[in-house]
Amino acid sequence: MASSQNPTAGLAEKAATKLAARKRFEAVFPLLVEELIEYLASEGMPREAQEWYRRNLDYNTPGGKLNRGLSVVDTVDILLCTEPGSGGKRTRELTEPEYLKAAILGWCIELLQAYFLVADDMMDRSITRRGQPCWYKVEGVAEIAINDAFMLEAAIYYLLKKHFRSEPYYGLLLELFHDVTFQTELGQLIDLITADENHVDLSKFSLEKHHLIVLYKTAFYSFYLPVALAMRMVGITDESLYKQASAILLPLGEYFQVQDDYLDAFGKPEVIGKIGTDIQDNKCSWPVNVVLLHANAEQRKALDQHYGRKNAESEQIVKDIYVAPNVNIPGKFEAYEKESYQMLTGLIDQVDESKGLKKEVFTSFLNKVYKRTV
Ligand code: DMA
Ligand code: MG
Ligand code: MG
Ligand code: MG
Repeated sequence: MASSQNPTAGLAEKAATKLAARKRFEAVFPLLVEELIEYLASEGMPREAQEWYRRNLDYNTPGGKLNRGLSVVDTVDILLCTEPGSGGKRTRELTEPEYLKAAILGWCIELLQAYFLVADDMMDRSITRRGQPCWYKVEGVAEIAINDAFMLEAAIYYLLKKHFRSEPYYGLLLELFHDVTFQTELGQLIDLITADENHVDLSKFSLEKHHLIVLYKTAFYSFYLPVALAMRMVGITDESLYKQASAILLPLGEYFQVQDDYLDAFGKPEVIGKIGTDIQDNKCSWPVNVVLLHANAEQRKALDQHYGRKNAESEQIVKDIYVAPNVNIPGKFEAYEKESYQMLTGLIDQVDESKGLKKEVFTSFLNKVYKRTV
């Protein structure tokens, strides 16, 4: 039956297609692990080292939402296989080599993400990630996780060299990875030094500061990078199109990190796969910045006393203020989501498809994250 006549069948079909796309992407990862392990073997690394690296790669790289990696594949697909201005009408399928290249770039972003997360969890003193203990919390790992994080990053450049060295855009891929890595590290730096755990001073927080932190720590690598890599791969050279893409993708990334901050306080650990630490870690997160704009004198005093303190009672007091009727963070978040969606769809509407970009690149990314609960 045509899906247009039966919306429910249409939804089921779409879900099945999405699942198949995820499975196809996931099937590429073990091939890359084999290449990396083979390299260690060729360097004469002992079996224990090979097994350690394999476990590091397997434990930390797959198992997330894969939004970033899948977005590279989706963007390459949209750019190469749909007709401009047609609202997504397909003209062909990706060839196997095209698919594989896009998927490898996708996995390189997932490796970058894995590298950042292993380090982030140590710095944030987190307990769980993707429903399992953080890597540094795993028996026998501890500080070795620092070197393991470096080795996840190193995998990116090994794979890029192996698969892209003869491409004319190889240098541009390297530049992109290097640039966004530096940007993300700057973001992590300001995230961490704004969250001084020994001196809680809420007057140092502001939504402007929050904007800068999330732009750098999240938006560049999570949203601009996947699309920019895909654009390089399909041969887009017009620099103004990269600017145009970032004008949509960076606000989208900011919206995504606001969701992450909201879920840190309000998401269920069973659902989000991690236990929130932002309140105890004194983070300059979205909810605390909004609460500071609305708290009365008594609430403000309690926040000064209890925010950023390493105990569950203080954390609960802060969470109670988040839901106080005059503050109502959940209501304000809902309004923020709606506003962001409207703002982003407005920006997407302005994309001029005759120049080589396609709206669908951005709507497909927006739809991956809008109203997410994970
Ligand atoms: C995430 O910040 C940023 C990077 C670069 C990993 P975060 O600490 O809020 O992430 P999470 O909530 O996943 O620990
Ligand atoms: Mg963290
Ligand atoms: Mg962090
Ligand atoms: Mg977070």
